[in-house]
Amino acid sequence: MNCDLLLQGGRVLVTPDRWISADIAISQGQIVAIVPNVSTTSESAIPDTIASSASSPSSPTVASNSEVDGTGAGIAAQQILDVTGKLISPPFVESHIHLDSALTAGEPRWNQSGTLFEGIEIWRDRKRNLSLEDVKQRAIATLKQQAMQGVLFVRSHADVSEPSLTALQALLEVREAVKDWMTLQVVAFPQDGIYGSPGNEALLEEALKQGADGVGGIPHYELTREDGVRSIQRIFELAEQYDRWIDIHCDEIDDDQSRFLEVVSACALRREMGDRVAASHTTAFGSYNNAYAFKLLGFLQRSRINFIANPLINITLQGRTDSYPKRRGVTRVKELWQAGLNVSLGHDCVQDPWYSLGTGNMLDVAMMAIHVCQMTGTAEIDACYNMVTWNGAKTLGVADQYGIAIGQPANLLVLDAGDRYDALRRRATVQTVISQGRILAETPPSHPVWRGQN
Ligand code: 17E
Ligand code: FE2
Repeated sequence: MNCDLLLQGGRVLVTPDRWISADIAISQGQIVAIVPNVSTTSESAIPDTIASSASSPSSPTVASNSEVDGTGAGIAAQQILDVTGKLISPPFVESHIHLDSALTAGEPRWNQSGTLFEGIEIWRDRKRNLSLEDVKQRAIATLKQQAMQGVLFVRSHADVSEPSLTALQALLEVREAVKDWMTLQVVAFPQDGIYGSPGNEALLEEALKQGADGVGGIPHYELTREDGVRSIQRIFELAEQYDRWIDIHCDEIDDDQSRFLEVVSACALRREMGDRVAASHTTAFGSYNNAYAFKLLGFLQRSRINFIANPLINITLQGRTDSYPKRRGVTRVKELWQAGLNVSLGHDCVQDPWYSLGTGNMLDVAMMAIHVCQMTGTAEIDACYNMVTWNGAKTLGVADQYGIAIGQPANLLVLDAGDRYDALRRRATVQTVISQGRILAETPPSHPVWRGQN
């Protein structure tokens, strides 16, 4: 067999709960062979799923062990990467970011209170001065930063509550400009509320006509509870009419009476579209009384909507009106995961009015989830890694083109780590990013040298 690129000796994450030691052959942008190294294979035997997942039109096959001598010599390659002992992972998925506001921290002023609401005020001033170039340049810079750290799928919100729809148009152009190396989805997000000012409802619909991939909302920031409920109903109507999925900023507040999640879940259940719906943030869920939360969890298991938590942001934004004890202000990630629901994680912001920090690294996000959600058990740590990989792919609806299997697009990462725990603990360097079969970015791992005394 001939291939373009051969990765030798990696520890390959083939499913969310299994890795094997294997060589991976890539040709014409696709994974064409996965050859397990039997002598060094982990706990698992050669999984049947590898052979059975073959779906490429060119019918590549798993090379049998007799074709190789354990060093991949049975496969000729244009380029060989020795990745012995390194973690080979499917790419990171950024489930939730605001690319239109990225890299604007301090413009026109710093968020001194650290609240969501001061952030919205500051952004309202900053967005008066948006130009296509301004948004595109910041968005692409942020996407490159993320891609170099292994993110190849991104869902971004675009604020559509400003009359020129500049942010939206810019991000739609960016979606096109980056499509050879990054899959970008754009949500039409009415930051100031659909009914917050008279033109906003029409702007949201116009954004869908212009090509936004999904419909967003912010029911907890509508002027009344009734408006919040009405906004959710409108979002579902628009999603059906324009055949789009839904991703709502939902209950991003510490108010234990903010109960729009149940409305989103009920609408999804009635319309049988749970897998096309995501509830972002849902931080009030962390403040609900347990009796209500328990009932709600059962309803959520019926609607099967997706959840997106943003622990870096919400651990800083929430709890601001508390004294002590101070709430964590993050949704019930562990309980949702234990209930079998799909939870993925987002960075939400990189240096913007809501969060002045951030580098776009998804390992930082998962690391914060481990801490804030107290997911320190071994299976829980791996689950947090899965929330920035497979679970994100499910939320984004791209699971069919995601994962390391024969016939899939060759999107994968080489991490300077042995396993997920190691990668997370050290926030390991993503040393090679392969996008659609080509090496997109390389970062040499750092190896500090001790020069002190013993
Ligand atoms: N807008 C919003 O409503 N909530 C957020 N966390 C951000 C923007 C970042
Ligand atoms: Fe957000």
